[in-house]
Amino acid sequence: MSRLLIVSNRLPITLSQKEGRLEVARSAGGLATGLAGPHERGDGLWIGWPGDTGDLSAAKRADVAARLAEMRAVPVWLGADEAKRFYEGFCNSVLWPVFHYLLDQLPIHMQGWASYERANRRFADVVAEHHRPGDIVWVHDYQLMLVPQYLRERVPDARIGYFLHIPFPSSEVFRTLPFREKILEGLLGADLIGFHTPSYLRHFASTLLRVLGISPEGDRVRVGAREVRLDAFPMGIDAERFSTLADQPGVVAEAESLRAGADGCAVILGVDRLDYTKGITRRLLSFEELIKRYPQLRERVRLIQVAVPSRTDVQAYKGFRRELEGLVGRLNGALGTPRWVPINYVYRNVSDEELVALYRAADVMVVTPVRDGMNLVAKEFVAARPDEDGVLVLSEFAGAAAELREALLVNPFAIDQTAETYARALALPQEERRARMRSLRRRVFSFDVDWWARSYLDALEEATAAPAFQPESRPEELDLALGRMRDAKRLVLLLDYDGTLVPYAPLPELASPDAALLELLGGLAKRPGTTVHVVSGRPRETLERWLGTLPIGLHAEHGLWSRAAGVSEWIARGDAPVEWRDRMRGIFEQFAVHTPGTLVEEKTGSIAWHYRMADPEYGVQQASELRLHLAALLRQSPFEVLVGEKVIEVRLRGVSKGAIVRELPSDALVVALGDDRIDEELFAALPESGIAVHVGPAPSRAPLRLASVLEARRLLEALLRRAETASRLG
Ligand code: ADQ
Repeated sequence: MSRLLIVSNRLPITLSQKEGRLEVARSAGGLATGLAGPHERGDGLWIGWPGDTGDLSAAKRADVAARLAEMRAVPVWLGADEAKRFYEGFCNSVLWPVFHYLLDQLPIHMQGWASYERANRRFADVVAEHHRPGDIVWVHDYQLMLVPQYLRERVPDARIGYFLHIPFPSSEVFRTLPFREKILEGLLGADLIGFHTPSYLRHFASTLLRVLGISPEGDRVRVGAREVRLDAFPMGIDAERFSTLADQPGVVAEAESLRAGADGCAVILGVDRLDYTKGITRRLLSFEELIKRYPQLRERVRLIQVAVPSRTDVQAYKGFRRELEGLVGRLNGALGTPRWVPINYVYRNVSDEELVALYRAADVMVVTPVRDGMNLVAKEFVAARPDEDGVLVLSEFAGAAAELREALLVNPFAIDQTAETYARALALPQEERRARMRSLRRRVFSFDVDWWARSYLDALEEATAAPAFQPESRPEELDLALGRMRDAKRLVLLLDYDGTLVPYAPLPELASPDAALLELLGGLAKRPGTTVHVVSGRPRETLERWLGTLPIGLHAEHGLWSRAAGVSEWIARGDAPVEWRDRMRGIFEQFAVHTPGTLVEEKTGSIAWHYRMADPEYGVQQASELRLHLAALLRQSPFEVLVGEKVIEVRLRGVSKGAIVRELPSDALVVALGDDRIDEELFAALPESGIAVHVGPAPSRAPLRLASVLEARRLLEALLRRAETASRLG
């Protein structure tokens, strides 16, 4: 079985100093408990930051590392200042608010990116040091988004999974981040990227398109020669543990005593980390509204709000705490009576038993974040109700709302409506409460944390099981082809230009041939028995200007025009009737007007509509519209539709790069090199004896593949030399 290396910002073990002695204890929390199972089952490691150990001597560190090793945990040491800038500065002050759509919480100057990069580099280095072939690496959360890429650089064939525990925002929000491209590239180092919900996945996919121009196909994205899978895996909890705990006599007694202490009041419960994303302010205001609207509830209902101290050194959290405590005071003063404190606010960590007793004692649980990746508290509440009672009020903006449909769903921004939902929850008949709770429990127990970890790891296993796509043929295969070319009495080379002989330039006019290329083509043309053709989509004038003096065949506009070696005249393979051309132009211009950023290009034998600069999603939509329209229109015409890379072209039927092949001598060995989708036509037209060579990482029907223009030129250069083998090409 493969070893599992879990990588998260914090280790599931907390270090603390007590009377000069270092204590090592297990830490709680969703992620830590969730992954404890997979960590214990395999013989893997857990790699992470052990917490602020500040002034430890080297000897003490070694001692700690040894004690952690017994628990199969590996520390990533970060200096205290560095950790502060990385974690508090960048992760919690920049990434956290942006990913939760709270741009008003952002500092004007987003600082700490360099620390983020350095810390991620540190993590990747430690993982690389411990990595053994065959290991599975599972990286967690927003603190470590660059680790997949950095690790891939160090261990190219590592099997890497990544899971994001917080929401992935809409691209409109994500792109406010100054280092947005780097973050996406960092994530794309993984083989599988997991999210809590399909809607986070959708946002991620559209962000890839809008920020990096990469468009995912279904659940996969091609990144160079690699394939990255995307999927949703809603995280669950250890439902069995919560349910069992809730039935323990001590917990049942504590729940009863809590209810007794409520003096006959119904209990509404909120439990959260003290975080501005959890919607506590609006929750309190909705509670105030409830009491105002239903005065009969005075002295009949109580809100218990438990808040766990969290990120207490981050400025925004300090401010939020002050604001919240002020509000609790104001509301208790305004609503309370000498016999009744409406809001019972608890600011501390509570034990598991206390927590579960609270869940059990509640009539209504209010989980109303303004934005939350999943929210495990909602699921814990359900699991802690073996009595099948209690009502869950859940925000639509928590990931959990995608699954827990039997909860009463609310929009927490609508304070009045939320207050009405509280009232409804308090009055819900027992039969309906039970029906809803039973259904919720089935979900929470079926899709628990074990299911989550297993389904993620199965998907990762599958994503990394197939051997990686090889962007380059093996040297033996290339040698064989090279041998056949050398032995051929007549050799015909059909060479695409852009992307095959020269790399793509930012502007088409800038891709002129360099001296080495001109020399290479000239040399090949002089080689005994060899004929060279350049077969391009470019217009005649350009080919003539760049390559016109060489003794080679030139083919412009994908084979519409041909000029034989040593001849200055071009011959056309067809003629476009004028009335059709005008009609096509009219349609294309219409689309250009209605799709900002697009343009119409007219060549002699074709008209093209380019949408590379359009809004990427709208551009694709309009392109498919245009395609459908044209397909219907052109059925009985001399034209056909050609779909290229961000371009739709209408050209004369029968004109294609492949048409050239039919005019070649039948006894020649024909070798074609190309990189583009349109070159596939050329490959398809080759005689059976022919050799198709694809250049670049994209998929192709060609049996031989070269990684880049550089390799393509090397292959051609090798033809000019005698007995050199492809294994020595590089
Ligand atoms: P969190 O924002 O921490 O997690 P959540 O999923 O609710 O949010 O987990 C909180 C955990 O803290 C729960 O296990 C809960 O029992 C515990 N807890 C809450 N109050 C406590 C208290 N007073 N004392 C002790 N423990 C307490 C992030 C994302 C979430 C996502 C999780 C997991 O923000 O959206 O669900 O990761 O992916």
